[in-house]
Amino acid sequence: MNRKNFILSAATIIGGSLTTVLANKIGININKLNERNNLMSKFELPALSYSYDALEPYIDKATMEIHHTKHHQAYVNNLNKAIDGTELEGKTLDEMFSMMSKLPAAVRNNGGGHWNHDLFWKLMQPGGAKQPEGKLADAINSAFGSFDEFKKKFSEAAIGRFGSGWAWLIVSDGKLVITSTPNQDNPLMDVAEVKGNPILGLDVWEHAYYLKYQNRRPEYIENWWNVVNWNVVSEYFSKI
Ligand code: MN3
Repeated sequence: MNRKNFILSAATIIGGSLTTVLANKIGININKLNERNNLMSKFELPALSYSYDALEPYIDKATMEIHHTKHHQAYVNNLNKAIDGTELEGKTLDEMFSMMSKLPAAVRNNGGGHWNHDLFWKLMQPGGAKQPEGKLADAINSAFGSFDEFKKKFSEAAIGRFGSGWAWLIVSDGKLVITSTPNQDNPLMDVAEVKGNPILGLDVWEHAYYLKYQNRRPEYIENWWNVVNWNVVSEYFSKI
């Protein structure tokens, strides 16, 4: 056990004992409480590493706050509800994605919603490279001709996604491929038309842009390129 884990464990034991003492005093069955806590902590809303206004003026503060605290939180809550008491408890999202065709729609929609947004927040970290560098730049140039050509094709996929969904840059059989999915599906799911590992994803649900851009999805997409952190994309690319 390393130092961090030791401190965490010690804090849990001390915290747990205090809770037990308090609970006994007011007559609550602590086992029932713990059971409930465990159930509710299966998946959690990840904290952002930046403030809600950090992506201004391209993505506005109100959109970021509602998107994270309402929409993403709802996916997390509904995912936990959907797997509560089922054999899916304890499984990772990757495991669920690989058998998605056999699982309920609530797991597909909310499991995808949770995973997709988690990636989305990380890709949009302020700072970092404004365009691909190194091996990723080489791979993009070789797959699409140039970075500009890639951006054009990716934007077309995002604009052309009818209704709600996502545009993706994925690694599929060792190649970079642009694709898009409806709703909260993603290319890791066995139901996806084009499968692969996403390294870049763009949310084109109206909730991602409507407050600032209303129906102008192309303008949102054009501005979104300004907040992509290519260091993060490169990191994902290097891990595949
Ligand atoms: Mn969204």
